[in-house]
Amino acid sequence: MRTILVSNRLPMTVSVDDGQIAITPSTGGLATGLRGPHQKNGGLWVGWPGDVSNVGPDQRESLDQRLVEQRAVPLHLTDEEHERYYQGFANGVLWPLFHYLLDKVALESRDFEVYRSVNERFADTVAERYRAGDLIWVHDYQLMLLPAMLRERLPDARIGFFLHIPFPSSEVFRILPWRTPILEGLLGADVIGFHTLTYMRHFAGSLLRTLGLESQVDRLTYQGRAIRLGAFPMGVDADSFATMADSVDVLAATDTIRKEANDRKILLGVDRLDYTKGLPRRLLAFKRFLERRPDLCDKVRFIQVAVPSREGIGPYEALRRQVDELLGHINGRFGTAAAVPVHYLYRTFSQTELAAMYRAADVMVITPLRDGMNLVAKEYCACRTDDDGVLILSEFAGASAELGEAIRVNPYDIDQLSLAYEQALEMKPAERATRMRALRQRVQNNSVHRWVRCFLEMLTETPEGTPGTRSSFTPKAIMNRIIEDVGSAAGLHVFLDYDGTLMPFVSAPELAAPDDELRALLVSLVARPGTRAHMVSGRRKDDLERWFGDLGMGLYAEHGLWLKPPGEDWVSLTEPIVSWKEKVRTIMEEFLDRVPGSFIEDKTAAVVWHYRDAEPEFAAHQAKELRTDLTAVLSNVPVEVLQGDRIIEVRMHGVHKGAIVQRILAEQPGAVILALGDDRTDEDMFAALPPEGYGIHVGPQPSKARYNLRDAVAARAFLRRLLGTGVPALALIPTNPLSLTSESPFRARLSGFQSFNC
Ligand code: ADQ
Repeated sequence: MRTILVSNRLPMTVSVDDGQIAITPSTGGLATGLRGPHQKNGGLWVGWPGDVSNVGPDQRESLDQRLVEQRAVPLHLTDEEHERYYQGFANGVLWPLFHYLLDKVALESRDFEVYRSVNERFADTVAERYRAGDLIWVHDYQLMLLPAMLRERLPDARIGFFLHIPFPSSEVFRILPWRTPILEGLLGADVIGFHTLTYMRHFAGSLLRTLGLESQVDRLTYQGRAIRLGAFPMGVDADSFATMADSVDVLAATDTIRKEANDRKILLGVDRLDYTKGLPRRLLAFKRFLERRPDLCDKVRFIQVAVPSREGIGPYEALRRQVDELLGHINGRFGTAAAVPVHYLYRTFSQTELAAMYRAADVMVITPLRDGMNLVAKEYCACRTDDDGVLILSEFAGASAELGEAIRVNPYDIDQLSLAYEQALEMKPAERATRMRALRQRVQNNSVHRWVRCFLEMLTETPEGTPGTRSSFTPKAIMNRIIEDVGSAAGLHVFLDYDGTLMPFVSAPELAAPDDELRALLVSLVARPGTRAHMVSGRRKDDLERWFGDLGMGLYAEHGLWLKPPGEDWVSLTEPIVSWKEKVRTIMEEFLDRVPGSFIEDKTAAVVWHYRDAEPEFAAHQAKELRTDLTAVLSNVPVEVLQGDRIIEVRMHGVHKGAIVQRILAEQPGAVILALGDDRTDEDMFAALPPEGYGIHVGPQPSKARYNLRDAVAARAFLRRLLGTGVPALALIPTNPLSLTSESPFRARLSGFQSFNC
């Protein structure tokens, strides 16, 4: 199976030396980890090759050719695209917001459109290369719209997405003006991966708050597709770091670093120079440590390595100046003619040079304000095959969830951090060894190779497209065939649920009165020769009577407790047993007080708690509790506790929509039945259908129905097509049923079908 990897940058750097193009593979964690899937079965990697403006126009083609030979598909960005998609939107808006640094978010951004158009370009490039059966794995915050764009182009493809940075709490995420397209973009994927369970929960919370979409821990259904969410903590290539750290060259370089430190204990920081990494507070904490322990001033050395990053951009320039000032201040105040306490190295180092520093450091200081994972922490542990060294780690780095034996600190608490330096420097060798052994073991077990394997395994498990289950909704051609089949049937019964099936949900049940168009549609359906229409709802009979009593349909209220054949009175199909209602109401009233915005609806043989308008996360949680309480209290009572769409309903046992279907079939064996419904209570109806019946589920959730339509709009369009001849002119349809007189043409038409016996 071939994998197409997609990331903003290709895992290689292009340079030109003396007119000669050189392509150097990256050594970063991601490139190393993904080398396997990239090289296996002719895998491809799509991405930006970096700024190649120094490659002459005559050499461009040969550059692209050479990249293609390495199975890299270059997507060149114009200066404007780079400036606005990458710097402007990805790094100027998404990066600070996802790291909770709201003051760094660009005040005003007009770059989203360019972000969208570059994502489109990626989608076109991937779609051109895609072959049936490929896995597509998209990486990171620069490409969050890409999964949905790919889904549009390749409905049956298996698409994975991994976010390398944190996913913030929904309280922060919802600040983003483009929150809806970003979430919808991600939902194009089959598997959405995060470094930690916390980020995954935050994402699920944002889906609920922003799109009203509920997920069940690690899965959800969206537009008829099952989507998996997963926590996949990324690791490093621990074995190769360990081997490198034990090599003669690295051990020699380690020795040199130690000798240069002249018996001073070494604290080490290694970061990209980014405002998320917490450098200024780390240095301030070191200053406080030196102030408190002047006796140690000449006994410690802080080596801070900073890789230049995103140079020339406002907040990064400001950070560079701030760090320079702090360094000057600390070294000026605590330095001597012989030595300065902080050694600052502002450049890139090779992996072996880094390994030597890791090996030499008594204390590794990693204090990001937020960090998706932080691989440096893991590289440090992997290199410490000598089971020595102490790791100080921010609790706001994703790695902190795994590396419990580190000294975990709040990077904002400068006092605590300065005490952590002291604790680390004074830790006894036995404790250092115990902690480091455990850390290294875990880093080794959770290597980058395992990360790749776990993610791709989950993506591979995703079944390839089967109509109706994952590649969205039942195709129109199949729906047209149903119309042809039922259209010619002699005795057709159409069972229609109302809320959610013919009518989108509204906040209060009484606001969902049918519009003129719907009433017209129902009138035509009733008028259709050989057709009997039944409205089968969970609503009270007064609602159905008010809205549909004049249309000549069979009406079933409260899921079939009440029946009204056209032109007749309501009758109850079962004797309502309601002795339990008081008990249920008392319990629900407790939840009514707890959850503002919720309310209780009383029916003859059912009580319903609605929470559509309540705070979604809290209400969903309370709904679970209510269900548990009700189920426990009502265990010996003949009722059912049902979870509907933002409702909990307790209803009398044995009354369900399936019984209505059975009743019709008993009366008229061989009747052709078409049933449309959207929620849990309609599943009983679908389950009762004979094999030759037609069940159509409205909405994206999984269902027993064989066919599915997107929403109420699609359901109405389907019924209109069934009618074929269109609907009567609206002018004929009275909006207020009470205005009907027995002489009206409308009533005259109805009388014709009252001979139908529902
Ligand atoms: P980064 O923010 O770049 O990555 P990190 O995970 O620490 O952060 O990776 C940095 C990498 O750069 C490490 O592999 C390190 O060895 C290397 N590096 C650091 N200093 C260097 C130097 N001076 N010279 C050369 N190399 C140096 C993003 C997210 C992280 C997430 C990773 C992976 O921000 O949270 O862990 O992706 O998903």
